[in-house]
Amino acid sequence: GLGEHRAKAERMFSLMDGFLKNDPISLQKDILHHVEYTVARSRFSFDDFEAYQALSHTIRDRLIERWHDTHIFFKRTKPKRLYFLSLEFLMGRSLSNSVINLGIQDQCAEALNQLGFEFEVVAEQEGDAALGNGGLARFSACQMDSLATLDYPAWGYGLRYEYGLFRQIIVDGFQHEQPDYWLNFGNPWEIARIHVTYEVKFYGTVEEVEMNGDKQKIWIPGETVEAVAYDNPIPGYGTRNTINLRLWAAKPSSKFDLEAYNTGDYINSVVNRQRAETISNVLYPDDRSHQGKELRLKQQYFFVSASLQDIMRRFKEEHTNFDELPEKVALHLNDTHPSLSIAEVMRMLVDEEHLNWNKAWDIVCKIFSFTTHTMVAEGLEKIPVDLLGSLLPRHLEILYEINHHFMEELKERIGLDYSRLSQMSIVEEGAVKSIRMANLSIVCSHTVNGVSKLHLETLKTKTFKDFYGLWPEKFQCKTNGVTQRRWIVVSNPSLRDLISKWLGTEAWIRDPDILSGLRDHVDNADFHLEWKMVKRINKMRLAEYIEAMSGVKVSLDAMFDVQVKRIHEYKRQLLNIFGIIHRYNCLKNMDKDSRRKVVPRVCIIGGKAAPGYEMAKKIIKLCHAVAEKINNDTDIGDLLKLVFIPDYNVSVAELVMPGADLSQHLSTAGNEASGTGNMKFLMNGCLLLATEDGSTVEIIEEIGADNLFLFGAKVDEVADLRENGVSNLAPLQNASPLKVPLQFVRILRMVRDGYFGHKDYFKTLCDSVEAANDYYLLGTDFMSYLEAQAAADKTFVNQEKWTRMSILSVAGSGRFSSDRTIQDYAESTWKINPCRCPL
Ligand code: TH1
Repeated sequence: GLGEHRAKAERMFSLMDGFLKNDPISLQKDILHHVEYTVARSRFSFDDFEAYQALSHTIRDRLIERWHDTHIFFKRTKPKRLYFLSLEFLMGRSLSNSVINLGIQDQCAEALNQLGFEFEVVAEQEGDAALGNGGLARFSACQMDSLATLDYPAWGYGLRYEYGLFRQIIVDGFQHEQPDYWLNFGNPWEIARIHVTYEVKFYGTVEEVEMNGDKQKIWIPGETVEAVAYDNPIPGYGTRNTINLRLWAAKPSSKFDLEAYNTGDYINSVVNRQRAETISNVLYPDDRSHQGKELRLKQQYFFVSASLQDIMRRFKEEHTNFDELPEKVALHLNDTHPSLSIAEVMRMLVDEEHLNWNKAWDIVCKIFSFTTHTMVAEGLEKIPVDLLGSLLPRHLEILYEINHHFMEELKERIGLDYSRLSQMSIVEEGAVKSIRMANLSIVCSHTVNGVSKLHLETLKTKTFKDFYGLWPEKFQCKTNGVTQRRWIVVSNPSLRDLISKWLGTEAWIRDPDILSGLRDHVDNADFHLEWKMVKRINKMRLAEYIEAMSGVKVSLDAMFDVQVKRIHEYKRQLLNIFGIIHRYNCLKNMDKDSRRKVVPRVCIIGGKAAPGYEMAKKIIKLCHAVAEKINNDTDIGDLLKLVFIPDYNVSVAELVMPGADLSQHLSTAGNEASGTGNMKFLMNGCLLLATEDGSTVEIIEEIGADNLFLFGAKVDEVADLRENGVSNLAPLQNASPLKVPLQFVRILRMVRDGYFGHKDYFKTLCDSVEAANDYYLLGTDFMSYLEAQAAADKTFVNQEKWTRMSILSVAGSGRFSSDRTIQDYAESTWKINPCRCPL
């Protein structure tokens, strides 16, 4: 009874020493405790990695306390909860981020120091959690940090891939992929919830049965797999709130398959059962391209089914019917990857909870919101109907029924406009009949979000024009952001200190708009001096890394010019390399005197190519071939260096961004939905050289066009240039010099003729520019690109001007904090309120 319960609670409290303490001595005691009893090394002898493990467990304990308090508080307060569904999260390292958000960085550093360790060295022992591909996945991670910091009652859901994004190794300039078995050395940041499991079903058939006089569809599945929860606590900064990122792993179902075991083939049945685990084995490494593979669809449904069972269980603990679902639950679809959720919720409500279709539909339309990250229609996800029908037969029926209702409604609204009807249909009748996941998501979501102003404009006028005509109020812009906690505080401690000193406060770490206060000091000479000092320190760190990785020694006086991101034709790394070849040609043709006036450059390129993306892989090889030529040319020396940084990931980004002077964002206008790298460089006082694409348009609004180097065709010029610009570069020499400059032709010829070797290998790369009518407009934009580069050189000579621009970049970066993004989503899309756990 109650008395017994109270007695037990009292005994608990008397046994507890209160919460874990964060003074250096208490931290040291805990670290040594974990060295001895968790890591099982002697506390008298342990190395940096073991120190990392022990410190991580010390921090983990503190996270768990806050995590418990937060969830007890949420349970008691019963706020509307947000469930953020994403197949990808690029969390990177957790140690530094956690100690900063817990506010115990100094104490930890001191504790380690007295034990003979250095915090930075210990933190570097940690490997990256790379459960995602690129921008979309890192953006998910930034949003989790902001959700926790702003006290929102949110949960993230994802997949616990055993292998994250492949490791890139470079052999002879070629990319090779190696598996990333990130769990090999244990993962102190996750908590295995072996009791939180759900069965996920696949295959089978659909049958119609009589229930209380009604006909009812039921799904008789053919295969069952178990989903096990792994919880990853996400601490907020300056709050006790610590939210949860729940990742699912696949395990063989614990239910016995009596049949198989009784046939005597014990060994084979065990082996077959292990196949279940392959579902969460590996992350698909394709960025923005979909290939209709069964395993991918299995991953999506596995994730969706487990998450929704968990969410519905939590809802049903507190409610007896579903009327209140829209007031208590917001489900967010991060791109179309989790959009099977829509069919799954319908199936749960109609088949399992026996709601009638219309009532269920009404609820579903009130709980989903959707963000698309894609610019062009060709990039949208489609699932072949054959695949879906065999893996998820009941879901396919439901999707057809949703589409049927939608088509009926549409006919009433727009009449029998068959071309429009078939464009908007959820089902695509083509050579391969497929489900259009974006159309499904738009039809069923109350909000469709673009990731930048320009992106939303494109959605409204091109990609989803017809849907916009139908439901204009659904379409909203939520410009992406990145968290200043990771992209300044963790990665650039010198800049953090400098900013706080000159603003006289650390409040900008929670309230990024305060950064605009730096404008007050933009002409202060002392400030300039300290600002340049910070950049120098960061360039030193980066130069050391470059030398260690590539053996190339670089001069700190050179301009560090960086392009790091996934390799893609539309991102135009090729334009960068052609620009470098041009610079090389110019240097070769100069006399000694002119060379003395040249601004030395270190060109840094990094990024992974999807394993099946031939052109992207060739771009990587070309970069290495050009680097070899330039870096070994004694005429050139320090005036120009080109280095490729292998295995670009979150940790490498943390090192590269603070050390960059200039960063390049070269996508052909109208292709990059947002881009988030530009925001990270901006926060680190690095100047941008960019096209007016994605979120760069808003960066221009914020800091002014004079404070970055812009070039290239504008988005509304691109279509025309493609039509009437260079049609077939084959007779290049004869083309109008305005359209395709001679320099460009010459560079293309050099690559083609084998000036950098590998003539045959680079042929198709050159063809992709020439024969494909220069789809990405490299030739068209080349002169404008060179002019922007020249402007950057000229400004760099004037260090005072450069420093001013750098300060104004950071001062204008507040708007690009994911805190702003999340607050906007919370207020206008999810309608959730902060729920702050008391201290
Ligand atoms: C990226 C967009 O290309 C980028 O512009 C944007 O800043 C970022 O998302 C965050 O919004 C995308 N990544 C993916 C990855 C997959 C599929 C589509 C996209 S769009 C797997």
